[in-house]
Amino acid sequence: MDLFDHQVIPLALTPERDSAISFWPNWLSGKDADDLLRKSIETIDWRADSIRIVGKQIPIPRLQQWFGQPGTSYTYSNICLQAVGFPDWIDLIRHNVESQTGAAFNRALVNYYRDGSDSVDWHADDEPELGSEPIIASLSLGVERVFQLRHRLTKQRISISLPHGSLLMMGAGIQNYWQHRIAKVANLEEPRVNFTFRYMS
Ligand SMILES: O=C(O)CCC(=O)C(=O)O
Repeated sequence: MDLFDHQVIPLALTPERDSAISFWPNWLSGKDADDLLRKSIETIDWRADSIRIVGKQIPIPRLQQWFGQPGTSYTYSNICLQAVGFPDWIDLIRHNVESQTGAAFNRALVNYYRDGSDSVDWHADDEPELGSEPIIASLSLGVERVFQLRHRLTKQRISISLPHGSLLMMGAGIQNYWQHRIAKVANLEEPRVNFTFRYMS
């Protein structure tokens, strides 16, 4: 882990207030990232969820799983995810992410983009149970995809390429003013897995 590789990308929230994205492009070594990618794909009990739009069930374009305190749940876009307890190996990642970022995380939404036709559309991680100004840390494994951010009011956009083994943290206030997405990519066959660590009280 190269601490000097830490980048801070300032992000305006309002004319009076800034926040920042913290980014560690080489957070994991290639070998550690390879092992975690393989283990994630092979051992996570992936869910294929769908959302109801005008009376129709539409599959979301990715697989996912929600880890946290068993017996609790998380709902977004009308999908209710019952928490699966953290296996030791994900708990270790969670702990290392906490040590690196200095923030506390007790939940993880894990996304599996099987190829370039999988994606997540514009949204913010702003459900009330995540608190008023959620801090979100995101570990990327697998093929590089572009993380796009768009300011809700000014429509300013920024794009960050997320390499295999990179860690990105969205600071306080970003979910309130910015949305993000991973867009589809044509002719891309390689998979990507993303862990987004969150905190719920
Ligand atoms: O895959 C990513 O990098 C983003 C995932 C995401 O936006 C989410 O889980 O809310």
